Amino acid sequence: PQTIYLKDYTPPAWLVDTVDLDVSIEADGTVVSATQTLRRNPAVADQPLVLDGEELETLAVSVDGREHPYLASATSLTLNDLPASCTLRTVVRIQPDNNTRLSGMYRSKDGYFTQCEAQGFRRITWFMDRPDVMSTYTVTLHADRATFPVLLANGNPVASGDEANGRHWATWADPFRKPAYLFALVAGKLDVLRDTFRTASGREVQLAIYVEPGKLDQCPHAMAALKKSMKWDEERFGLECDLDHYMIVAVGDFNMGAMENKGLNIFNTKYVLARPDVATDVDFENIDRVVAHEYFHNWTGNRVTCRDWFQLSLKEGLTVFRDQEFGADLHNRQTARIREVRGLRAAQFPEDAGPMAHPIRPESFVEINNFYTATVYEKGAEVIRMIQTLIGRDAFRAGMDEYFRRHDGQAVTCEDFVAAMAAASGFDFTQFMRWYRQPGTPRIAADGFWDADSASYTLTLSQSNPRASDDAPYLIPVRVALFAADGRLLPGSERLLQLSASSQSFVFENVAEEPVPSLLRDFSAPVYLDFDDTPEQLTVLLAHESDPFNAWEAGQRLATRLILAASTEIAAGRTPVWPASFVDAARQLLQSHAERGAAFVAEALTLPGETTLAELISVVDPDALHAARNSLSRHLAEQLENEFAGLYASLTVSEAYTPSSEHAGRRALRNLCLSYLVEFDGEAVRELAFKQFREADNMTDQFAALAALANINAADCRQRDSALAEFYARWQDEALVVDKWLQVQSTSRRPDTLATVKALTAHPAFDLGNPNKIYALIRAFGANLVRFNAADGSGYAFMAEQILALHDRNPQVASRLARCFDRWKKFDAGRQAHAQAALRRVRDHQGLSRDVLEVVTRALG
Ligand code: HT7
Ligand code: ZN
Repeated sequence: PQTIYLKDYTPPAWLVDTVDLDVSIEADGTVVSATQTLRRNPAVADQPLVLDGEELETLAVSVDGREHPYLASATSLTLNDLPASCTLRTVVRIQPDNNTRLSGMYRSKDGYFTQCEAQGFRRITWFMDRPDVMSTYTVTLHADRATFPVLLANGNPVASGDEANGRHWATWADPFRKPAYLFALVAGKLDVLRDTFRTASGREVQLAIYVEPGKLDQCPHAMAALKKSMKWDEERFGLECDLDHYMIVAVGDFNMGAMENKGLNIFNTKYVLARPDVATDVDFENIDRVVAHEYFHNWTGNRVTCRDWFQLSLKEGLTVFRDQEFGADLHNRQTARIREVRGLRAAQFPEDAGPMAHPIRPESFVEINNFYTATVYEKGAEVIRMIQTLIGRDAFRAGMDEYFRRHDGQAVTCEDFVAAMAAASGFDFTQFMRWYRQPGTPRIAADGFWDADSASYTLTLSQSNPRASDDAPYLIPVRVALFAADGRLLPGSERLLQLSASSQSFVFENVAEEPVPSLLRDFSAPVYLDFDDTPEQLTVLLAHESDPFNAWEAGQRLATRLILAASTEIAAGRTPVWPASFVDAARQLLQSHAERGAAFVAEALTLPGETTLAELISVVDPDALHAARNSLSRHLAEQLENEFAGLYASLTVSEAYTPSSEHAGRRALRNLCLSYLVEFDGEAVRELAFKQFREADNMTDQFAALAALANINAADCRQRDSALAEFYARWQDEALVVDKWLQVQSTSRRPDTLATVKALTAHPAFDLGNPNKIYALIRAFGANLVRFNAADGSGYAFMAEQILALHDRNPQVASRLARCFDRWKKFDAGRQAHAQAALRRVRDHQGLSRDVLEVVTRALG
């Protein structure tokens, strides 16, 4: 397959001012008539008109009302000898009922839906399907009235009416120019929740959330999230909603989380539907974040869009940063940051060290859908955060204002964004641009020296990035502070250092005692930090650091060292010994929950994940690592049994359920206590978990109890079997809850997990046509480090089979499964041989989809 390069970008030869679509949904397919008004781009030399298309049956082509010769291939339509401006009409038939890729127009249970990012519009009609072609759209839909009573498209409703044979039609007009990837339509039988929002300038926006019939009682949280997002964007960035109608439609079959189509967002049901008995605290919070994310795209992505797909992080990194800030303001800033970094380390750091590593602005791709990655999104957000850290919040806001002043209505590049920030702040970002151009996670090595005579502390920071193409240094913001051994913050020691050289020393004066340095506070840059801090220093920070992120980080560093050392011991056949100081620190944390907040304490007592830990080891022994982490959990459970049991009893939330951060924090800590208590398996704790499972009045507590039971290793556990069976029996008609049931089994640490997962692929609840089911059962299994990477290669063989079963049907989702192999080279020779064989089997499959081929080729390369 062809590789596309950023360096080859050229502007479009033709511009499309208006697009008129007539879409008729019929029994033998959908007929799409498209009328485009075209003119040559005056900035580009004359070229034929070349339109993109995929799986289109061409019925007619005319120019200015007359037939015009054209050259059609499977993926392009070329017209020569066109006047400088003209009207092109094409008529095609498409088959949305057979569209299993969920890109373009497709059928789902309750109707027809579209997904056009990145290149789905070409599956609907012939078009220059690239984000720098921006047009004004008018859309008329026709369909059977009884089956598809709701007809929606972007923008405002213009007119509607009945037709012969029980059919009806509706016309929508979107007043804003937009790229084709923001086009959407929906035709279905759906219920609607309506509301309104009055903007700061007094305009009333009509809000609507459309869902599967019968699910209206699961919509109010998403509606509230939408209104909060609208208000927040006005207050924080001065950005008002520009639309008269803002609609969200939820669909159960969707490849990703949600899509920001102008005025007509289409969402995975997972990020809309919530009710306390079916959604967890985490689900409620994710809905807030995703609803906000898509709404924020209306400015960062839609009003100002990307020139080309290499600039994806321009909209995604910035919009993730905005949704993170919203989430932090709405919930709990401290734990939000901790979770962001936990996620970054679990997904983006491994990606940046593996075969799919790429800069946040990639320089080439084979299939753009493979680049909707943790790097483009999450590392992209970290890069935006660093810009704000370097210039300050006020200058960042001024930079955003300048960005919109310069580029509203345009399709632009990452450089354009940074130039606006530079203009507003006067800051020189030349060196900083390296963050956009290099893959890999930089490392900072830190070394401190306290000189008693001069009462000064010299901190030397050196940077490196073995994945970068050269040795040039990054500009890295490093927040630091110094603490006394008794935990006092040393006055005047809080600084933002700008590390710009390969190695640089920073001197702190008036430091009268040997300090405890706290580096990279609030995770001021997405880097690895190598610093030989002592356990005593880390214990001081865990107890006293006023930056909650770095307090948490100190605990993670302590636990990481212990687990990694224990993993080596276990691999060598020895039993690990755990220091009493760690247990004491954990005890103090538990005792401080009232002052420090239950949510924080829950985060601090959650041990680093196996995937994150594996990145720190050169040759990973997944069994030893798993055993080491479990052993530390069990040790804490044994040593702190009374504390865990006491807190479990006292932290009950007696008020009616709300997903507030305060209640959610209490539930998180209580459920963490339960997970420690079941480490200590026995009839009493099994009964305790089972009682919680049965009596819980909310999904957070019910699911936490189910997860605790599902992890019990013993072959026979009556409570585990009953809980799993009862859970399915009760929730089998709630698709999103069934996903939880699948996932809790595929992520179990039990040795028979692969057998369970295999059996579940034949269960009526599993459906290869539904991405959520695949993610819950198959991809989640791929993230189960110890079971997926089984020494006999059975996990790899299973995954290869699933990829091949899916690649043709849904290449995007199959390709996400293929990413489970990213880190195969980190394991021993035996595992590597099995993984390589599985990857080769996939690669050599005849007719393998381009999406999967790119991933497995890079993995094998
Ligand atoms: N901008 C949206 C991306 C998206 C997407 C991309 C490829 C294939 C399917 C997709 N569904 C949604 C999502 C977002 O970042 O908001
Ligand atoms: Zn996005």
